[in-house]
Amino acid sequence: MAEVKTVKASSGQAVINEILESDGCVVIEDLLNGRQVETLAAELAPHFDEAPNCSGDFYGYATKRLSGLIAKSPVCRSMAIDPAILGVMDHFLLKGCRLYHLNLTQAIRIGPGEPPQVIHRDDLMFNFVHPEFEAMINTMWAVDDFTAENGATHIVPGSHKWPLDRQAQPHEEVQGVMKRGSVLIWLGSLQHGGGANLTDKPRTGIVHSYSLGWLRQAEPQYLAVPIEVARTLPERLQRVLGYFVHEPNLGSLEGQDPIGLLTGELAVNGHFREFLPPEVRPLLAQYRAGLKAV
Ligand SMILES: O=C(O)CCC(=O)C(=O)O
Ligand SMILES: [Fe+2]
Repeated sequence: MAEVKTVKASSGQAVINEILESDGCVVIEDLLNGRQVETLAAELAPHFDEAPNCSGDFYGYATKRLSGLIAKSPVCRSMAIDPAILGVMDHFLLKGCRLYHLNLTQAIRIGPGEPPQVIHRDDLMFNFVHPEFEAMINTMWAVDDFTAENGATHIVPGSHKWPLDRQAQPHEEVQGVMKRGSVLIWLGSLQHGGGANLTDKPRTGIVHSYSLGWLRQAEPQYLAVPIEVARTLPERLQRVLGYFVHEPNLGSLEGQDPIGLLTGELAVNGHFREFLPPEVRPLLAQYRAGLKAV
């Protein structure tokens, strides 16, 4: 069986991005150290204890899912803006937008007895054809070791280049086997699915999904992260949550940058401005100048 290519972050961004271009998936090892993984697991433990199994023929019935992870876990905050991850998002998503955002955060604990999830493409949630760029990219951080037996994600390398109607055959699937602290990245157009858990212990992973900044977020981050928490976060993360205007003029509040809601600079009935792409501004200026000459 072919394997998912595994690299270290020190291999460099170009190597990571090239593997993703060719295979549609890659594992980066040791992006979290042992202490960080333990803290992360401890942050999530009370939430998992409280949560019932999810239900659905896609989500599973012996699996727990948590969302709102930026509110619940400080470690998830640093993971969401890890430079190696953002290096991937810059490379792929900025081909289709000016700024990207978190599409969703989800901890997935596949319990013993859960059968394999149907093989699917995540970007079907965005119902349009977009062969020239990726609409979304997912990262799966291993909180436990991911093994062939406990449900390591099944992925189909190369399937991001397939025609939309080609469905993977079982022999084309490989599993994202990896050590805790590693992260599996796959393109939104790649076929994959959660594995069956044949062991007696759960398999826990964390999905941070990113998407083009002009698409609706699967999990609205402005609602998922209470504003008091959002105010305390680094600006890079606030931007990744979606506090920005996607030029032209998509997402402003009171005609202003919505990040002003966090900094206190946003004024109701304040200065209403426009947010235009740099290449458009001279054309509009020329138009206005022409009007004056008439
Ligand atoms: O849990 C996994 O390994 C993958 C889950 C997944 O692909 C999904 O729920 O969309
Ligand atoms: Fe998926």
